[in-house]
Amino acid sequence: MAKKVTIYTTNYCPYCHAAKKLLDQKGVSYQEINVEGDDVKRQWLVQKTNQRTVPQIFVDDQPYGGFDDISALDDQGKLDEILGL
Ligand SMILES: N[C@@H](CCC(=O)N[C@@H](CS)C(=O)NCC(=O)O)C(=O)O
Repeated sequence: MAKKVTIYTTNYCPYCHAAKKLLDQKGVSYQEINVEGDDVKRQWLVQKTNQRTVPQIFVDDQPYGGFDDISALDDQGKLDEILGL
């Protein structure tokens, strides 16, 4: 079964573009949630991830961090399995 991938982004965010590009290159479908100006959702994100930056990537509701984090997982050969590829 396909995994549910969600990426939280803001409007001007080079790291968000980089993360989406990585997921696009892998052919992964994802839901993008733009939290620009949404203080409630941003606060929720900080609580869930303990990080204040975007993007934040979730797979099946589990947080995996930002672009650097998923890129490191990819370099370690772990990302595809996490994504269910
Ligand atoms: N190491 C992080 C860096 C992310 C980052 O610096 N994101 C910027 C936007 S591209 C950010 O969230 N800046 C603080 C803010 O917008 O409040 C990653 O790879 O995701």
